[in-house]
Parts: sequence; C-alpha cells; structure tokens
Amino acid sequence: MKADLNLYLVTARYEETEEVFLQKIEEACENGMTLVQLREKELTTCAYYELAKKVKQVTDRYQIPLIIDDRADICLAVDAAGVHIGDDELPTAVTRKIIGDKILGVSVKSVAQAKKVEAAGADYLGVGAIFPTTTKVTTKATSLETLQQITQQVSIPVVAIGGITEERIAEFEHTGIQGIAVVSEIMQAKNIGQKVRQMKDKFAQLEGD
Ligand code: TZP
Repeated sequence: MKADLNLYLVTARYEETEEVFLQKIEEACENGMTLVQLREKELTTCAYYELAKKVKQVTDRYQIPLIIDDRADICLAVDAAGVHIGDDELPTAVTRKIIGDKILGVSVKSVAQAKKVEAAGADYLGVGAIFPTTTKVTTKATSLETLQQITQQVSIPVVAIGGITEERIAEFEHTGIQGIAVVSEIMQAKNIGQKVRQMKDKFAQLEGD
C-alpha cells in the first residue's frame, strides 16, 4: 500500500468558514499527519467535488495522500489517492473494480467482516468506534479485544477510530494497529499543530504487538 496510516486525520466541519476548515487541515498536514480523509455526509455531489478539489490542493502541498469517504466517483474526479467505504456503500469488490489500484479502506466491526473485506480487495481496515464518540452515531462500540483479534487474523493494516484522544493512545499498547484515525481531538484542538505532534509522539511510544 502506498500510504502511511500512522496518524490519520478524518475531517469534520464545525460551522467554521471554508477558509478556516482548509487552514485546520493545512496545520495538521504541516505538523505530521500522514493521511487525510475528507468525510462529508450532507453535501451535494457538486459541493463535495468542489470541496475535495480544494482539500487536495492542501494535501498535495505536503505530499499527503487524500482519501475520499464513501465516494469512488469523487475520488476519481479529483484524482485522490483512494476511497474509504462502510457498510452502506457499494460492495468492496465492486469499489475495487471502479478505483483500480487506488487505496481502498473499509470500516469493519468484527473479525468475520474483516476477513471478508480483506478477501474482497481492501487495502486497510478502519475498526471502531473503539471509545465513545459524539462525531458519529454508532450502534455498538468495538472492544479493544476485538480490535486485537482483527489485527491478528488479517494481514492488511488496521487503523483504530472513535473517541481517540491524546490520553487514550496508551490503551492501544499491544493491539497491533498500524495507525489511529482521529476527528474531533484534532479538528477541535485549540492548537492543532501541537496536538498532532503530541499524538504522533504518543503513538510512536507504543510497543505495537
Ligand atoms: N467511524 C467510527 S467512529 C467515527 C467514525 C468516522 C468518528 C470518530 O470521531 P472522533 O471525533 O475521533 O471520535
């Protein structure tokens, strides 16, 4: 896979202007984010496309791959690095056909799902929500134990997501994850640059397996 999943920013907008939103992404990129996902659920196709072009200008400046949430068409339209899909999207194998060798990430909550999407062509897995989060309405949390079972039973990289704060990073010790995906802890940080650097340091201190 052509991406470093270490510290993965998943975006959310909090009623700020578009300019401020783009500045936040830029500050995160400048300070060590390794991957960015543009995640939009409410925008029209046209608005999603326009925003994706602008975000890609930012990520391109730092040579950080941009992943588009849910939309293979927008990924191809802006020549992003890849797509991230969940349960409600096209099946993994179909998305793989559409995007060719671009990066394909898939959200899963169980070992069975993880094995299935790995076989269908996923490049990496997003597992969560691990901790309580207000960013996404999730039916059921995924335990750290399930996370560890997934990392042990698939050979593609796994990133954890959901309620991840700087303080909670230590809880991922020995889970075998390749990275953490974060929304609010970074997008709502008072000092985004400092938050990114501190989270990266904390993650680097983990033992891994
Ligand atoms: N998928 C599972 S939890 C989640 C997504 C997109 C939201 C994570 O947001 P936060 O603010 O990092 O808890």
